[in-house]
Amino acid sequence: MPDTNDQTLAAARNLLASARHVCVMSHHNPDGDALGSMLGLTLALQAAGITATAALADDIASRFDTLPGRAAISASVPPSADVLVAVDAADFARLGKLGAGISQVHLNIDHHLSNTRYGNINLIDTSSAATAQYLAELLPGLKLELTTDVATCLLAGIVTDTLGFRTANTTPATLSISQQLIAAGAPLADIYDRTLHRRSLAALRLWGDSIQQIEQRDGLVHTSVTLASKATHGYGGTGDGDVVTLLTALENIDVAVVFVEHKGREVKVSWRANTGFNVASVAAMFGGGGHAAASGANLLDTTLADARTLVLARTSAALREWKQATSQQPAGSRSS
Ligand SMILES: [Mn+2]
Repeated sequence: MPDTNDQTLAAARNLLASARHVCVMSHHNPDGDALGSMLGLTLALQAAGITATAALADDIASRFDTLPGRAAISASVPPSADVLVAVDAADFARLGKLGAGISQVHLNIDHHLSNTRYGNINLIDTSSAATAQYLAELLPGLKLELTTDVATCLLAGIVTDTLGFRTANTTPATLSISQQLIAAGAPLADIYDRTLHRRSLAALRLWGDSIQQIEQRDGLVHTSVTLASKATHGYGGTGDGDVVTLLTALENIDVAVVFVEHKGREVKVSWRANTGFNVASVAAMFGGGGHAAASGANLLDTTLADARTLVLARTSAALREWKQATSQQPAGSRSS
């Protein structure tokens, strides 16, 4: 539930209204919700006559190139910024390089269950499917206007975080606020096509390699995206090319895991749960985090083979425990 009482909301509203220069940041390795929320809030502040800059030090995937405000993203926190806002970042470390240069976050707006409430003011709604959904709902209370550009950014956040309104946390509230964003001019079909559907030839070929290497046992499916495959196909993306979403299409599985090999002995792992197994707790074993149904972790100073062995062993063990725990309850009494 949101911890959005009137007092907290008023404090956030006053903070933003009295700012000289607001800097809006999000998490490193940004996804659509990070970017959509960051740009949506920045543009809403600007529309209200408040000086605001979106700041993010990371590469941004080309599928987000047409988001309003994308071209104006700063790679650093402007020196004149006196109010720092973080959106969609569950903890301070998620701010990445930008976090290293700042001493505090004045306002923390997020929907992650694992949010550590590191801001001076914290607006957290774990019932929201996306930070962008929560932000859209917050706008009237923050006395900010829903322009077409703001609506476009926020709808992009919702569409991407819900994989096109098909994650289990998509609620009537998600659809209701999305309807308002579309009514404000956000182009749903275009956003869906650009952010979720369209792929490069290199990405499709990467899928081909990864699909070839799929392995499955005991409700767990996994594959890898290797450096060699990325080089062969000229794939320049930083993520898994959404291979993990492909894996979740497999029938009769509880969890999908993708290993992405990076230069410098780094392996990024993504988990997706299909049937209620909590993958955030598995990711936490490796210093990562996320949501119950979708989480990730970065393993440093390891090889792809070692990372796979370790992660698969722990994931399988946790999955077995979960299956035992849930099957011990009498049928019909299982609570979600
Ligand atoms: Mn999010």
